[in-house]
Amino acid sequence: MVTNLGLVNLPNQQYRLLAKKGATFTIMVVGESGLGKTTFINTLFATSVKTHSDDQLRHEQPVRKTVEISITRAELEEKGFKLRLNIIDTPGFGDNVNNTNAWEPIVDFIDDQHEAYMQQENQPDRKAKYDMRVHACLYFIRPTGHSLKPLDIEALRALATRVNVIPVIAKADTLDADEMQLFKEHIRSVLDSQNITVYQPLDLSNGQPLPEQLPYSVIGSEKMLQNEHGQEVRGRQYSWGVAEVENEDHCDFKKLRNLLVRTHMLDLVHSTDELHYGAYRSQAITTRQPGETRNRSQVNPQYKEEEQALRRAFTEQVNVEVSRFNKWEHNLIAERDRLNKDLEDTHAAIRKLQIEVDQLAGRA
Ligand SMILES: Nc1nc2c(ncn2[C@@H]2O[C@H](COP(=O)(O)OP(=O)(O)OP(=O)(O)O)[C@@H](O)[C@H]2O)c(=O)[nH]1
Ligand SMILES: [Mg+2]
Repeated sequence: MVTNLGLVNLPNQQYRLLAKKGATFTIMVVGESGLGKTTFINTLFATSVKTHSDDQLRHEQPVRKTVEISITRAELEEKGFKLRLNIIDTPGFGDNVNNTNAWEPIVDFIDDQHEAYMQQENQPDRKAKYDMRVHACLYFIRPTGHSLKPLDIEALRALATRVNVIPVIAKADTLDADEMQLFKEHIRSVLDSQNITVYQPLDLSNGQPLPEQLPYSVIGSEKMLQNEHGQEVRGRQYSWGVAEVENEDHCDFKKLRNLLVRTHMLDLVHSTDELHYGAYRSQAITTRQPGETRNRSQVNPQYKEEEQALRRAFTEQVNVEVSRFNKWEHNLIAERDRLNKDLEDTHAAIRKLQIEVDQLAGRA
């Protein structure tokens, strides 16, 4: 079906393991609206899955806004090695006046996949599992050349604790090489200072971080054009020439594709299973009663924060009421004592009068 994807270059032992199991690999794209996420997916399919069934169809469609989470599936095969590839497209955020928590449906989707997998693990028949856990989440960043938006920082923070996040600079053709270099450095330093841990690809031979650093810059295009050497290339036309998708001098598309479907696919699968799914599972185990199903407020840290804030507000309110009641009770007791004293005085006065009455009556 497809050639030269490099799947057979996976280390032998892992290759056998995956070939036996039949591997599934799931990539998700996330980010602001209009950054080229859908175009990127089409570009990736067009350059990887040459005979994709609805390829033609996709190209003829005008580019539309993605309105719901959608999944495109493909099966890649190379020399008997089969890979099921899922690519999840998500609607971009950033259009609304209030974008607070715009990434929540995406975070819920990721949690839902962990939950579904965990529920299946608890079933006696462990064979045919539906597995849509996200192995790589490509986060698209607007190529402003300046900074990350607060919305991006919050979305990245929520995603990075659940999934392997790979930051991607969209529309690399709109920045020149120097601007791109500075922008990459800036993004790295922001992620660092915000303590956001994105996926760090390692050199698999020595375990050291790869010199080609994140984020990856990408160009997406659904068109084939002629470059200055007369070659047919995928790219975007400019007056100065063609910005080429698969030219490493123009962007990191090839590096990113290599990382995803060749060199780091297994690492992404393993770290999803061990790190992210593992964390979800252990949190579920420690916070739930046996047999209890997922309660989002227990699982989602954001709901947890809201719940804690509510609890705090409630406790404060109760404390205020309790002290008001104590004061009222105190006043009431003081009033009762005063009235009792009055009563005693009145009794004493009555007794005194009674004696006087008796004495007067005796005399009479
Ligand atoms: N210059 C440039 N334009 C791009 C690139 N990729 C996509 N575009 C254009 O950007 C516009 C939006 O692309 P989409 O792929 O629909 O963006 P999206 O991120 O899926 O948007 P939503 O579905 O609304 O979230 C289209 O006009 C694309 O042709 C790129 O690499 N460079
Ligand atoms: Mg889209």
